[in-house]
Amino acid sequence: SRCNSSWSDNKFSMFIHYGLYSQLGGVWMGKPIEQGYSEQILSFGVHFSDWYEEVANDFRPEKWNPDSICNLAKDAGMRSVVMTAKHHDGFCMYNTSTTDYNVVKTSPLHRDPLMELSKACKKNGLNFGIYFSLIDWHFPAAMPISSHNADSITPAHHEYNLKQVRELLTNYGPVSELWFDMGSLTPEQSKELYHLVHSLQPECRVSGRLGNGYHDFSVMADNQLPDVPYLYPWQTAASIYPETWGYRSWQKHIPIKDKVNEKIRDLVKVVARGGNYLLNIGAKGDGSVVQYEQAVLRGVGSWLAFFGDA
Ligand code: JFZ
Repeated sequence: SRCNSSWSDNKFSMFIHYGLYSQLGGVWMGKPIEQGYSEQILSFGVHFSDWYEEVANDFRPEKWNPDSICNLAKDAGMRSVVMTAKHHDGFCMYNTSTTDYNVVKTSPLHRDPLMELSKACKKNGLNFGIYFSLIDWHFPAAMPISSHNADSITPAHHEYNLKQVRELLTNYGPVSELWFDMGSLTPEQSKELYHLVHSLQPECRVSGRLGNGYHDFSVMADNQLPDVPYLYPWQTAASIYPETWGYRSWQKHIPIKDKVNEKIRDLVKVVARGGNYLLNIGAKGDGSVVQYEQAVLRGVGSWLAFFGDA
């Protein structure tokens, strides 16, 4: 085993989208919301932050089991796990002093899913990474829900992000990668966040989506590969289904063996070209992992295991 090796040794990693949207599973007021990804149901189906906020009262990560998630990752042949600490909905899946809109405060269980996962990763010899959305559809001083990924960041919102990133890199042990996602930052904002990460954790790798050239690895468009050999560190993030990253209760499934073959092909292409393949699961609201997704990951893992301990 390769305990706490560097980011470039990960090769194959698990992405987890887990948040309030997982509780809705792509359904609002009894209606499947077909537009957009299910983790963005606030903007496509719910529309109002104060309605969405109420979901927090029912959110109970009672089947969140980071040890079994780590075992699933290891069975798949993965060497790291990256989880959503905060998605565009602004709900924090970790203990933060910056807002009460966080799982430890609102949920009757008062658990910190991110903390539990970081400890389980350490115990299981897996690298641990954090996804952090730069845009926030809940923070009052941020831009309103509008153009999704292209919103710019107000000065107050930027300060808020800086504080949260500081917490994440101070309280959650070694972080192998900080997966910043979306927003149109000024070069100064990107630079400040980039240097904050490295001042707190020099080994932590920063994703390309921080913008303005401040990154340690490039992120290809979803499910895409570079068409020329790439000398700079890079990653392909992939979802099991193209339609969503967050849990969608009414998702249709193609036969498992076909999906396993598709993911093995992509994994081999990415790793053969020197990239990191970050394959996503969308946890359910209670924190459990969809059976189909478990089967797909284990299917890829048994193919890898056929060649011995990868
Ligand atoms: C972003 C998020 O908006 C989305 O909800 C999910 O978390 C995903 C992993 O990241 O969506 C993107 C961002 C960039 C591209 C595609 C989806 N892209 O460059 O192809």
